[in-house]
Amino acid sequence: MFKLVKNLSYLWNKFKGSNPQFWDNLEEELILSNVSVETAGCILNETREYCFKNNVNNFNEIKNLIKEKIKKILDFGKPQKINTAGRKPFIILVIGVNGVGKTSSIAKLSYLLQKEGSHIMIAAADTFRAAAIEQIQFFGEKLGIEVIHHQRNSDPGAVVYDSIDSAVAKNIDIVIIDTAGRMQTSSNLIDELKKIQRIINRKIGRDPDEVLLVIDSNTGQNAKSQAEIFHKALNVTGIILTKADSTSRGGIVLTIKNDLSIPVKFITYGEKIEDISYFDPEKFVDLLID
Ligand SMILES: Nc1nc2c(ncn2[C@@H]2O[C@H](COP(=O)(O)OP(=O)(O)O)[C@@H](O)[C@H]2O)c(=O)[nH]1
Ligand SMILES: [Mg+2]
Repeated sequence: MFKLVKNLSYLWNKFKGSNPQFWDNLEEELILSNVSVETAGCILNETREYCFKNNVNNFNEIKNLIKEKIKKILDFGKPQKINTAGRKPFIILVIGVNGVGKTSSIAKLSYLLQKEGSHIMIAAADTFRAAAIEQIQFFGEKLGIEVIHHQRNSDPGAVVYDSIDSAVAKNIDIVIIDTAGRMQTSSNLIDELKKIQRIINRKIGRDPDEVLLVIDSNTGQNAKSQAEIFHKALNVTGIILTKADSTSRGGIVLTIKNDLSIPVKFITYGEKIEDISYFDPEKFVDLLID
């Protein structure tokens, strides 16, 4: 699981107290953990100044100051549940590059929302990748959830169109849309996703209720530019952070929240269908720095 700074107490002891080298090394650690330079500055600058001014020499005090700063960046609060009130069907568009975990996250999210009592439908709008339709159908069968699909290489927009019609007819609460991660070029992919968004808007008179961008927590600083591109085109409302069970250090969460103001809403941590939770900033910060 995540660990932003491998060994904070080791660093502290090595450089003894408020030594500038402690802060330089800490900054380096943050950047190695995929925290952007801007965000690392945001976490450390004020804290460093405060510690110098007040001659803070207690390890726990310094640790808590850093944690507080990180909590502030994450808008410290209770995990936010998705509020579907008054929007039926509630539309969740799931996007992201190839292999990050879109399709498996959709299975997990369906499981979670179904457990909360919602009636779910899945739209298999990744018509591009080989076996993508079969993959989501497999999960749908397992969960007893209907998967609307067309043939491979068919128009993803048409799948979305049919799904919404079917969801309305069947009084479905939430439609979750799987999408492709790779087209011939990334501008093709964005155009395709924008077209899906327009179709949703035309069908329900509003944009998708959630646009969830899936980010693999092993992706380095590059995850920020991925998020920027998708956000600019599609107005991302939240992140699903996947593969938290890996050795990733989790700093990308802070970067995306601080630099782009996109909150992480869900986190997945394994290959089983129940390996998903609402993102809890409090727990996350405790994991990051202990
Ligand atoms: N260990 C682990 N593997 C995951 C997690 N989420 C997805 N995967 C794996 O990542 C691979 C790609 O997932 P997939 O959903 O097909 O990605 P997509 O191309 O974005 O739809 C699959 O082998 C998944 O089992 C996770 O939270 N933990
Ligand atoms: Mg997929």
